[in-house]
Amino acid sequence: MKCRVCRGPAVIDIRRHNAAFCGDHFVTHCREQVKRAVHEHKMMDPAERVLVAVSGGKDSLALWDLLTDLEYAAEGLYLGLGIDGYSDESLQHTRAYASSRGLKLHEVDLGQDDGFTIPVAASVTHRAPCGACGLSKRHLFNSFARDHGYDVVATGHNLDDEAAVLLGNVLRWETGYLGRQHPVLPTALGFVRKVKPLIRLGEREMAAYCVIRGIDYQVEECPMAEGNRHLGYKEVLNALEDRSPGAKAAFVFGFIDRAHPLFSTSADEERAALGACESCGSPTTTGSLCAFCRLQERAASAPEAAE
Ligand code: Q46
Ligand code: ZN
Ligand code: ZN
Repeated sequence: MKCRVCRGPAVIDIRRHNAAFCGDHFVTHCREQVKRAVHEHKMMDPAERVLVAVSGGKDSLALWDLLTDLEYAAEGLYLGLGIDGYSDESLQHTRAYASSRGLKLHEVDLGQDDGFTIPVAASVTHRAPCGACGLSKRHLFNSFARDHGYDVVATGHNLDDEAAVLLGNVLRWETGYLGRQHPVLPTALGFVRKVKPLIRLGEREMAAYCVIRGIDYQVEECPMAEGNRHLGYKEVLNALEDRSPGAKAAFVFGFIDRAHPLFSTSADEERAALGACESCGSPTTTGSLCAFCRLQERAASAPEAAE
């Protein structure tokens, strides 16, 4: 296996590109893919202030690394979820990376700053924890960015994540979610622009990128992921990709280019109907209190919260 660029020994092959790369040229390839995604979808300008949502995992640390190399002023925000045996370690990985590169890291702790943790939220809602977790992340990254004057929030969703979410949305014909599934969610009343610069890179590529760049990421998966439907969708998509390399990319990019516009009206209508939450001022479609403030209220009245 030889590098497509220099013909030296390759360390990774990417079947959907029908190409293999040595370490240096693989890093260049990843940068090019990010540059292309940013350019194609007009994600951000070099002059803008970027807040990267970092978790200590491979995707978010690789994203921070790539954006910094591409000379974006990217600062990190880590959100402590209060998950035993997981959150402490993820914070250590994030801090270690930030200090090794001299990058600015901000930290918010759900338990200390907002009065509840994800395990408590899961037990009061009697639902899978990922629902409350996703809601809290979206809310807190957006409000931090808005309150501190960032132009854009960048998240580490990669091609595999987007393909799995898309498959889930298509299986249930979630037309509202399909309208909002896009690599860029524009600025709107109370919402800071959200972008996914890793959309052209897969999970395996992000792990390889971290190894090559010496980024010590958290390998262990979140113990609360069990029951998360997306893991099953990823398995199905991997089997498809194995049989026909490029299937995931065709699925996701075909949707973005040709099908997403068909669903965007419902997302636009939803945005037009936004009001402001009476408690925190965040945008909401669900009445006087936003979904995050309602979750916080419920969690505060739960006996687990006092433990
Ligand atoms: S952290 Fe949160 Fe994930 Fe854990 S509880 Fe689910 S959503 S799995 S990316
Ligand atoms: Zn090479
Ligand atoms: Zn609120």
